[in-house]
Amino acid sequence: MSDQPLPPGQHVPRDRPALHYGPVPRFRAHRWDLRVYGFTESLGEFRWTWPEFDALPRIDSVSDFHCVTRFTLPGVHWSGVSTETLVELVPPAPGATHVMVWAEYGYSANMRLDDFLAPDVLLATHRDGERLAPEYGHPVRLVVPHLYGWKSVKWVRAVEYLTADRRGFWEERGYHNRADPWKEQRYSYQEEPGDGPPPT
Ligand SMILES: Nc1nc2c(c(=O)[nH]1)N[C@H]1C(S)=C(S)[C@@H](COP(=O)(O)O)O[C@H]1N2
Ligand SMILES: [Mo]
Repeated sequence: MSDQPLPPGQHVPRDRPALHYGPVPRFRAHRWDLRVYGFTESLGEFRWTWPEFDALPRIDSVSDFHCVTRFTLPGVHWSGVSTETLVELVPPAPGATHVMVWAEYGYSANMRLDDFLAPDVLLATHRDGERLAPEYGHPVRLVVPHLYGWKSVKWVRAVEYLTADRRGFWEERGYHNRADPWKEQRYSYQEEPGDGPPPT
């Protein structure tokens, strides 16, 4: 347990299964890649194979994980590649303001570039010292501890740099565009001007 305060409306469950929409994808190392595209500085696309990605410098971070369905997992220990490292290796063009993070099967989540680059945000390959289990996002998942859990995209395959905000999978389906758990930004009807593009 960590002794951090919980965001409003959250509780710590005794235990909890993995949570996601749709099936768990099968990882095939030789077919896997991670792409960065969109408004990169070069306007070109960048691509890592699995051995290349797995050799990047890593960080460790411990954070609480808040799901909009009201459970919080305290003190999760992640390790992986910080989003700062990714953005250093593939700089965005000056006009880039947001990112869309894409997963297998077309799942996606959008966020501001400053949220993507916040401290403790990483592309995790390990949890509690071990490789991620398939259902927890193997080989790579995003972890964005300061936003609700649906932004922590499992099975990441691409990061798209955007010059304007665009809603992702749950953001198009009634969930809040920004998703700050400390402000209980759960649903799109709570959005205020400036929180993002209107719900579609
Ligand atoms: N690709 C993908 N990533 C996803 C989801 C999903 O459905 N697909 N669900 C999100 C939601 S709602 C939560 S709460 C967390 C759950 O992560 P966990 O299974 O590691 O606890 O994954 C997030 N990442
Ligand atoms: Mo969630």
